Amino acid sequence: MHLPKAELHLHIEGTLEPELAFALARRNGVQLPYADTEELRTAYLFEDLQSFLDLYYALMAVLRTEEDFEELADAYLARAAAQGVRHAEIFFDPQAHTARGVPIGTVVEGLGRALDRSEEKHGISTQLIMCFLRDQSAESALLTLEAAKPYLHRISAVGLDSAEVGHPPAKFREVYEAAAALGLRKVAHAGEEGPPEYIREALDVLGVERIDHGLRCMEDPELVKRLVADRVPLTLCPLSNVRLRAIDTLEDHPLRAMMAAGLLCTVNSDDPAYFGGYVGDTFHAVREALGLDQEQLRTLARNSFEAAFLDHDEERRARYLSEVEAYAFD
Ligand code: ES4
Ligand code: ZN
Repeated sequence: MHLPKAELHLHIEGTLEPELAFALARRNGVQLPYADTEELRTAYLFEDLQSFLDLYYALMAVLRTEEDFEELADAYLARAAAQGVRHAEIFFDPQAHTARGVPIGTVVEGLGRALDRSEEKHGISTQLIMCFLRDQSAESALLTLEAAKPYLHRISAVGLDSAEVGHPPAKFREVYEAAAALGLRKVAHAGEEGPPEYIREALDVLGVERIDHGLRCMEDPELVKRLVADRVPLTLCPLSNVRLRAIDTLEDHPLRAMMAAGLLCTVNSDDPAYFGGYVGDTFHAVREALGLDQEQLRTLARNSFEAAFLDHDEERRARYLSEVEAYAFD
């Protein structure tokens, strides 16, 4: 739980806890189709990625003002700090908000207010990763990048998320090229529900530096070899994989086999308000389910800092890595 770690796969909208959702609904005069938090929680039994996304997008209706986004991010950072997080690279989905009439500036400035205080208040350094919704058009992604131009000083990378199957990475070649030209780094969700081919495409066509999930690479030994040789980080989210039925139980998760294969694995929480735990909870759960020993947990923590976008501040990375090495398990 307190092992120092970086969180590299975290959707800020996926940290919206039922209690905060109802508080914001009341404040903003938004009617939720659930009587109370208890009834809302019964909606958290998902069949697959899409059934989760339907609820995830619906609940965002309560997020309207800068203050809402600030509160959301501050609540996440407080929980993350209590679970050993020292550095967080946080996804957000601008199109999910602009589609509801909330300007991208409201989202970025609101999140930014919380992030600006994060180091001092929570001891967590932060970055923002702007994700394009892959089930929207390539044109919409280009317009989103354009709309983000006044806020690029707050954004370090672009990502690709939402419903994967049927929306291969190549659809977003142009916007990724434009993002890179603006100095943004690149990641993409691939191989969560989609085939190993999407992982290849994310690397070859989009030029991503990390793969978010990447779970299904294990079906393709040649791809695994390549990911190992190139040290491409995978941001795995084991609790998410169970809740969205990519795997049956946590005991079936291939994390152990993936580490043994030499893959650069990290463990992350994805949408912790929906999937049953924050990143410390996730480390705890995989330790119990897979019987990882202390050195394997330390390796996962070390990997998280090695995979972090800290190239502009290697001193900080080295400090975090020495915290990992010095950590005494109790
Ligand atoms: C997501 Cl688990 C997952 N997969 C793809 N897109 C997402 N957006 C939020 N959570
Ligand atoms: Zn995700």
